[in-house]
Amino acid sequence: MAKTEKSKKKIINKKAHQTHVGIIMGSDSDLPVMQDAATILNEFAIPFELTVVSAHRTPKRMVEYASQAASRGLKVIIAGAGGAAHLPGMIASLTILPVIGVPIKSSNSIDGWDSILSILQMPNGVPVATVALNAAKNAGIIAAEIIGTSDKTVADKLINYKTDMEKSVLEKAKNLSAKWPNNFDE
Ligand code: AIR
Repeated sequence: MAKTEKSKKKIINKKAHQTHVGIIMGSDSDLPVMQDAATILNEFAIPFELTVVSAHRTPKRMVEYASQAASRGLKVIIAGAGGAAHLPGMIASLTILPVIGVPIKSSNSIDGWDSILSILQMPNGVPVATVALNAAKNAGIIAAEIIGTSDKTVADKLINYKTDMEKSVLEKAKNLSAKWPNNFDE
């Protein structure tokens, strides 16, 4: 294969594997929670990467990750951490990409509130879009919604997702009404 053809193919392949979402977490012990974000992004066929970045144990890696994220082509970062959960806020301070924070009820968390407040209570000017405790799935959905504003394929997948969700709840209501009638549905 000619050299130019080869490099052309390389560029196309690189584009095909362009990562849009970075999922990062303070420890691999966060993975059981954070993998929900990966699962839903897979459902929407959104390319993502997933790795460990700790604000306290690997501060240099954190600065590098955040600083390079936009130029590497990421569009959104989902960051999860537990306890003194400074990762999402510090990442947000270092990039203009939207950062979605996932508070995790980790082994070092007292009751989850420490993680929630560490991520939620950001100073003006440095927002972190914080989801509920352990709600990595919702973080993935918000990331998809952000991508969906400029990607019709993803937007259509989100519309289908919502339609399916509505259908399944209406089905449940119908099943309930067989035993528990209500005036509203009659
Ligand atoms: N953590 C790691 N570096 C900074 C923080 N806040 C968090 C991880 C994990 C918790 O500490 O995000 O939720 C416990 O980590 P480990 O590795 O001890 O299990």
